[in-house]
Amino acid sequence: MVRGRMDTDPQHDIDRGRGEVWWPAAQNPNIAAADVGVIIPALNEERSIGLVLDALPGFIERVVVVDNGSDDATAEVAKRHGAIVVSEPRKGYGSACLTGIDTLAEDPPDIVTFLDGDFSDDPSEIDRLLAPILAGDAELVIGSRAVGARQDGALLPQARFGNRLACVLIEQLHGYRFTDLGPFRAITWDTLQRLEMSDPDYGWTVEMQLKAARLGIASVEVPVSYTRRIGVSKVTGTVTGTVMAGYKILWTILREYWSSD
Ligand SMILES: Nc1nc2c(ncn2[C@@H]2O[C@H](COP(=O)(O)OP(=O)(O)O)[C@@H](O)[C@H]2O)c(=O)[nH]1
Ligand SMILES: [Mg+2]
Repeated sequence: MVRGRMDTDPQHDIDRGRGEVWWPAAQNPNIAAADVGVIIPALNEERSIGLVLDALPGFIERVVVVDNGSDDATAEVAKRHGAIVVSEPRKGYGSACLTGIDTLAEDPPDIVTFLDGDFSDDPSEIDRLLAPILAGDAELVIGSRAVGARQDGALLPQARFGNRLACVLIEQLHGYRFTDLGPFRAITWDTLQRLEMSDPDYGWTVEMQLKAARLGIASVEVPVSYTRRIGVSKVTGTVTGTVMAGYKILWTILREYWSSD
């Protein structure tokens, strides 16, 4: 069982490429030398974005905050806290991520990490995401909030249910085992190019995992913690966001299955 791995040798006997959980080793000496670019889609996150940026470890040199027309001070705060801020007029989480990738493409890093701007994830845990890649065990690492420590109320019931359903379908239809579609994730630059990501909105995270399954990309999960967000939710905390995201995610999983026959 996945959870039993806590007690075992952290890097032993991993079923690589099938979405197995990778329990981090205590130390990874390569981490500070890693060339990592971070992409943060942010919509009206002026209260949290500075905290997110300040909590990233010092070896992360490039952080792109992609603003989708915030009407608060998100862009100013992000700049003040050292981020490269780009603005993307096309609405949607996926569009923002694509613009972040275009921005990094001018001088591609070895690894890209995606992170939300609401301070639900703990940016200091980025080393957990990077470790399996630096150890050569994975090309895609998903931070799983299902396996990690969650504060009560951090992941709303509808998000928990939707994630679980999506993960069951991915395992049944596509043969890859994930426990979450969490936003905090790392991927090598070269693998990201191979995935040819295109989803402009809520299907972004699942698209990445489905394409990784189709292409046989070595993927693992690591436990990440998750706390209640600062500020107002735009997705799972709203009825429209939940319905749209649920519909889009399930449709993306089924479409990918039917088109692979
Ligand atoms: N750029 C951009 N970011 C978005 C959009 N919608 C949500 N976000 C960001 O995506 C992240 C996840 O959204 P959030 O409201 O926290 O959704 P929740 O986690 O389901 O409550 C946060 O960093 C938001 O600021 C969007 O349309 N464009
Ligand atoms: Mg959130």
